[in-house]
Order: sequence, then structure tokens, then C-alpha cells
Amino acid sequence: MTTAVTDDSSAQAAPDCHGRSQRRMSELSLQNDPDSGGVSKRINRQRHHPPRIGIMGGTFDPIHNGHLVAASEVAWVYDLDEVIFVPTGRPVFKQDKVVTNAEDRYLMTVIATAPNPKFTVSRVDIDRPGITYTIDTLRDIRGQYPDAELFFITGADAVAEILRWKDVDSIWDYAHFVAVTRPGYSDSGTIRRAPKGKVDALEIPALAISSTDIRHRASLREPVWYLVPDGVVQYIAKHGLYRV
Ligand code: DND
Repeated sequence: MTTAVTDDSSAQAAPDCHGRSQRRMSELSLQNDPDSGGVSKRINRQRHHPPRIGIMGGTFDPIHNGHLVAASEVAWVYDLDEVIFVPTGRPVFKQDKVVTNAEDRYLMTVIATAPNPKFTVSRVDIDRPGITYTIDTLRDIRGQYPDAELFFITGADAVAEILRWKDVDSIWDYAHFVAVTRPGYSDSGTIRRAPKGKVDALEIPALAISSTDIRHRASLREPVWYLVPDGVVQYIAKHGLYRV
């Protein structure tokens, strides 16, 4: 893995394997630097060459704070320059289920990610016709970022199924996989069965939030405040999503 690059020559802490201490030092010294020009300049100064890009794929029906914490935590630990959220078009494992139309899921993802300067949203899966497969997501993002180091972010439930994904043998060539787990989670064996070094497990603060539960609550008119960002609460209400 590439070591984090900073242009802060005063950073003296030895970087850990993910470059975290380098980043902390860089941020601290820039905060004290009267010429640093504030947050946006600080972020620009930290970009890596090649860029380190996270990809958070999901149905996002709807996107919730568990997804956002997972992406934020991986971005921090792996010192990513950007996390691209990629809402699925037609999710392969949910063909027998009702899924909210792609434009609503896309817009909720844009609203939820807007406040974070490192978060962006891609339409590649929505605009590609047919069933959504991660191998195609990775090919498309690789085409847009030919030099980048790619990190695909998954929850523990998704990674447990990864060996059943389309073209799984080729998937590993495109990205490093980071499986976020709740404290105390014990891996079902998927990570051990994946090619060596291709999947990391990263423990993140547990947020017992699921899209299924949010849809259920919304269908009963129960509050979903603080499970999803405020703008998503309002989008769900305004468009009458998940009402039965
Ligand atoms: P989901 O439908 O699980 O998304 O899809 C996740 C990704 O897997 C998408 O990019 C799919 O295209 C891809 N996939 C699935 C199946 C087959 C194939 C590809 C294939 O190529 O053959 P959700 O919206 O339900 O969840 C998004 C992510 O967030 C998942 O990784 C999920 O595990 C995770 N997550 C949480 N992480 C932390 N805290 C929570 C979470 N709830 C869900 N509370």
C-alpha cells in the first residue's frame, strides 16, 4: 500500500500502516499555519499522487448514517482523497424485491453526502443498462481514474456474499476491499478465503441502522430522524417514499 504523502515537512510521527499519524500531524500543523487558507486549501494540499479513491457501492434504499459513518471511517483510516458513492441500478441480489426507483435513491445519496467535501456520487451503475454488477462498477471507475488506488468499501453482510459475486476472480485486480465490521464481529471465513491481502476487516463504531428498518418505520409513519440525514428525512416525506 502506498504511504500517505503530505507536503508537511514538519511531520515527524512515524506513519502507521495506513498513514494515520502522518495525516494527523499534517492537519495539526496546517491548522496552525496562518497561510493555510482554511479547510478547503488544507484538503487540496493533502491529495495523493496517485489519488486514493474509496468506492461505496450500495442500493441505498435509503442511504443512512451507518453507510456514512462506514465511508467516513474508511476515508480516515486509509487516508483517502475521495469516496465515491455508487447507487446501484438494478441490484442483482434484490431482483425479487421492490426497490425504489434509481433517481430517488440517487438524489437521496446526493443530499446525504453533500456536506462532506470528500464525498461524491457517481451515476455509473444507474446509467448502465441491465443488472448491476460490481465488476462493471470497478471497470467504469477505473476508466475514469486510470492511475488511482481503488478501495471498495463493504459492510460485513455484503462481504460475506462476495465470493458469489459475478467474476469474483477478476474483481480483486481492480481494487482493495475493506470490510467494515461492528465491534466483536467474527468473520464467517470470507476474508480468509479471499486472495491474501485483498480484503481487510476494519472495525467501526456499531450503528444498528438498516435500510430495511427505515423503510418499515417510514411505512408506519414512525420517525426516522437521526437514522438518516435531515435532508433525507425530508425527501422521504416530500415524495411519500415507503408508504404502503
Ligand atoms: P447492497 O444491496 O448490500 O447495498 O449492495 C452493496 C454492494 O454490493 C453494491 O455495490 C452492489 O452492486 C454489490 N453487489 C451485491 C451483490 C452482487 C454483486 C455486487 C455482484 O457483482 O455480483 P446496501 O444499500 O444494502 O448497503 C450498502 C453497503 O453498506 C453494504 O456494503 C452494506 O453491507 C453496508 N451497510 C452498513 N455498513 C455499516 N453500518 C451499517 C450498514 N448497513 C449497511 N449499519
